[in-house]
Parts: sequence; C-alpha cells; structure tokens
Amino acid sequence: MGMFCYQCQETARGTGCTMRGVCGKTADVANLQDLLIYTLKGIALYNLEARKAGLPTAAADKFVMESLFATITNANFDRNDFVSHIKKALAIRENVKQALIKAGAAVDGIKHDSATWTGESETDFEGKAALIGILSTENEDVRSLRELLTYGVKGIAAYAEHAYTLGYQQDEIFAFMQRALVATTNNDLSIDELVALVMECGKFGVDVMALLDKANTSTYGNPEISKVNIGVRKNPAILISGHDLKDMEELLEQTQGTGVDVYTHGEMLPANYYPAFKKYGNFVGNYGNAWWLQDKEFETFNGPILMTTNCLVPPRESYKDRVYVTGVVGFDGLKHIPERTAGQKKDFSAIIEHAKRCAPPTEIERGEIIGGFAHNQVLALADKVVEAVKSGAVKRFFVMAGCDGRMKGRDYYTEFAKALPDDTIILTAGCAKYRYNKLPLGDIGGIPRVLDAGQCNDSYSLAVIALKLKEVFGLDDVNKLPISYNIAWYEQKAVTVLLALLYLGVKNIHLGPTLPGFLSPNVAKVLMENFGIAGIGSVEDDLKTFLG
Ligand code: FSO
Ligand code: SF4
Repeated sequence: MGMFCYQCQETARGTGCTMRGVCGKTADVANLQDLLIYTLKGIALYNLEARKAGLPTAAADKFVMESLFATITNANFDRNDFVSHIKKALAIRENVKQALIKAGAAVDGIKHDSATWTGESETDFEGKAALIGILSTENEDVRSLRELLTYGVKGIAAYAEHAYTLGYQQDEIFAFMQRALVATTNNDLSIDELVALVMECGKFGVDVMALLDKANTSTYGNPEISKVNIGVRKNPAILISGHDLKDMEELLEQTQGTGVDVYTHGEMLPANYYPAFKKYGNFVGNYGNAWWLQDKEFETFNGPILMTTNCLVPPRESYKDRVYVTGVVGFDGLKHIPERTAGQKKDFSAIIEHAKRCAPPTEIERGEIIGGFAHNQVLALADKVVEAVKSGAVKRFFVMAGCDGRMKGRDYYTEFAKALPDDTIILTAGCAKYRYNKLPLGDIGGIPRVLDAGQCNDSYSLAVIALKLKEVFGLDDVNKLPISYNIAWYEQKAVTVLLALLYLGVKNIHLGPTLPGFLSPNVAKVLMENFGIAGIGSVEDDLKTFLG
C-alpha cells in the first residue's frame, strides 16, 4: 500500500514519504489521516453555514480542532483511533447538516465531495482514502499552497487545543481554521488568493499564540528566571513529556505524598519556569533532551513516561510497557489515560502505582540549566538589556527558536551557537534549544547568552520582546533591530510560528536544516523574493552573512 506525506522536515529524500513514514507512521495510518482531514473539510463547509445562521457550532469546532491536532507529526500512530475519528467525523457532519435543514437553511449548494461522500467500513475508508490524498491536487503550486495552509492550520489547532483545555477559546480562530480548510476545496481560488490566506494564517498564528500565552500565564503565572536541575534523585519517578500544562498540574497534584518524583522531558522542560509548579517538592527537574532521543532516555529513566502530546517516537519493546499516552496521542498497545469528564480531573493513579514498582532514574547528566525568559521576565529586565545594547556590550540577538530532530545536519545549530561572537545573545523557544542550552556560553553582564522563553508557542514571547525593543529604540521597522533569525523547523507547529513571524513583518529568516519539501519551486521563490527566506549554508558563511 502506498502513501504520500511531506508535512515534516524529515520527509523521505526531502520530497515525501511514500511507503512508510520516516517518523514510523504506517501507510494505512497516513491514508486514514488524509481521509480524516478531507472529511473535516466537509464538516467545515456545513459548519461555516451554521455559524452564519447563528446555530451552535461548538461540537464541530472542538472536533475539527482535535482531529487536526491528532494528524500532526508524531502525535498519533494508531489506526483504530483514525477509523473511529472518521466515523465520528461523518456523524458530526451529518448532525450539522441536519441542524441546518431543520433551521430552514439551504444546504443544496454544498456539493463538494468532502461534504457528501459516505462510507461505513474500514474497506470503504481505505478505498476512499486512495482517491483523495495530497497528490490528487495536480497543480504543484496549488498543492503546495493548500498544504502550507493546512499545516499552518494544524499548528493553530494544536495551540488552540492547549488554550481550550485551560478554558480559553476564540470563535474567530475556530472560524478561520474551518474557512482555511474550505478554501483548500475551492478550485476557483487564484494563486494570489491562496497566498493571501497563507498570510492570514500567520495572523491567526499570532492570535492563537497570544491566546495560549494568556491561558498559560493567567493559570500558572508568568515564567520566571529558573535554574532547572538536570540530575536525578533516588526515588521512583514519572517522566512527563509533550506540551500539555494541565496534565502537568494534575500529575503533580496527584503525586503529592506518594513518594513518586516527577521530571520533565523534551518540550515539557519549560514547566519548570512557572511559579505554580515550583511549590511541589517532588518536582525534581528535567531529564534528558529533545524528543528524538527518547528511545535512549526513556530506557534509562526506568520509570513510567506520560506522553501528553506529540512528539512520540514509536517505542522500543524494552520500555513500551512503561509508556502511557493521553489526549490526542495514540499508539497501538500503549495505555491511554482517558480524558477528563465534566468537572473531574484526569486519573493518573495507574501511572503513579506503576512508578512505585520501578527503580529510580539512572543518572545521565548532572548540573543545572537556566531558563524562564518569556516576555514578562525579559521586559522586567528591559532596562538592563537596552543598556547592554546601547553600550555595545550586546551587538546582536539571534532568534534560534523552533524544533530539534534526528537529522545529522542539525549539528549545524550547535556549531553555530559555539561560533557566535561573545557579544551576541541567543533567543530561543521550542525543542531547538537542546542543541545549545547545555553549552558553557556564559553571560554578558549577568544576562545569560542563551535566553530560553519556553515551548515552541512561546516564540510569541520572542515576538513581543522584539516589538518592545523596536518601540524602545524608536524604530519604524522591526527589521532594523539588531536581531537575526536562524530558525530550525520539524513539524507543523513550526510552520505556524514561521507564518506568524512573516505576518509580523519579520524578513530574512533563515530556515533549516532543509527547506520544506512541500514548497514547490515557485512557492519557495515567492517566499524568498517577498520575505527574504533563505536556507542554511555552512556555519562560517552564514555567520558572515548575519554579521556582515
Ligand atoms: Fe518540538 Fe515536537 Fe514544540 Fe514541535 S517537541 S518538535 S514544533 O512538537 O512542538 O518544539
Ligand atoms: Fe514522513 Fe514526516 Fe509525514 Fe512522518 S510526518 S510520514 S516523516 S513526512
């Protein structure tokens, strides 16, 4: 069975996975994911009408958001989950349609196949999936723009879901996700109209990151400068990874008094920066590095692991029985911790009991790392930062946010960080930081040379900081600041972050380790000509370009 997926940076040969994903996604799952996205477009066609008619849209809004999130790279590998999502999608689509009919709205005009196809069995789904994949859009530029938009919307969905979990939502964001999905079904849209939608996606990228920032900081306080322990203690423990702070909170609450410690992994590291989590004595620190090293680090952790969102790597047999997943995450054979029911918390008792039977983590590192430089903390230091720039102590900032990954070429980011002159500061967010956050890069007059704002969505903080500096220095253009952008990407949330930066007017972003395989030569040209987007070269050449 064939497949076609090119949504992430590690896509095979830089052009597309066709037999099985480099990520481990099987062809049948890839095809079912395509069919799910296709069916969401049908839901969106009806739901936009429902929105216009003032009918309730909440159930479909939530379902579309969660389903988009579930198709992000490394989130869900479970065929059964996608079969049941597609069945649910067909049912929801029908519900919205019937509600429209009941309200006297005209639905006859909704004729697109995504809104009308039906199927019942897995065989039906597989047959249909074979007809509607990404390559069914023949024009490569249209396909490229449709997919760029879809991936931007997937990232928006992920961030919207985190905010939603904390009780924050915005109708305009739901409506945009659906409008964008519908746009990908419209053969009449011109290239210019699709480009405009991609830019609008950047606007909603900013909006959703701002919403999530508000949700996180209102719930857990503003991240503050923190020293994070990267060593281990002697108690049995749970490792929590992914991005979901609500899971973090409830796990910490439920482990109190059990003798079980909690450590973060990967993108959960920034939980260590939030005041609300510091009060828990059993919250030890961070264990390990970025997501792709989990096959080694989960092994030596010895205790159970809770994966709250992407990025899950297909687990090895040796530790598979210790991996628990929750939320949109899925993998055949892993234990799934059920969702919250109204007013109730998630029940983490099984994983806590499991931890008690395990050995404490094996030490793989010792020491501390520093982080917590989100916008509030940096702006509290603004005078110091501005003074350092004015005095020439700090010559330039390098935004090196984004993702880490397995690709060998990502050594570039470590070498680049090492080669940067001593009067420069790295601003980071996302798991890209693990390429240089343990290097002895020192500080400039007390300001660390690596300022970590947090998770990938906290790239929003970096934008807030840049806009504030622009104001302080009285500049009319954010590109006149002494800030360069050398960003690493992997999955679709990074696409959202990139589009958000473009929307904010940031130019000359260098994107690596490779440019997206889903950019056709013409679309790549538009991005290069209009925004100065470029790839990466050698550390030496790039430094010359940036510092030139
Ligand atoms: Fe990394 Fe994975 Fe946070 Fe991504 S852990 S790669 S952009 O999920 O979301 O930075
Ligand atoms: Fe390939 Fe990436 Fe798609 Fe996985 S998510 S199938 S690695 S392109």
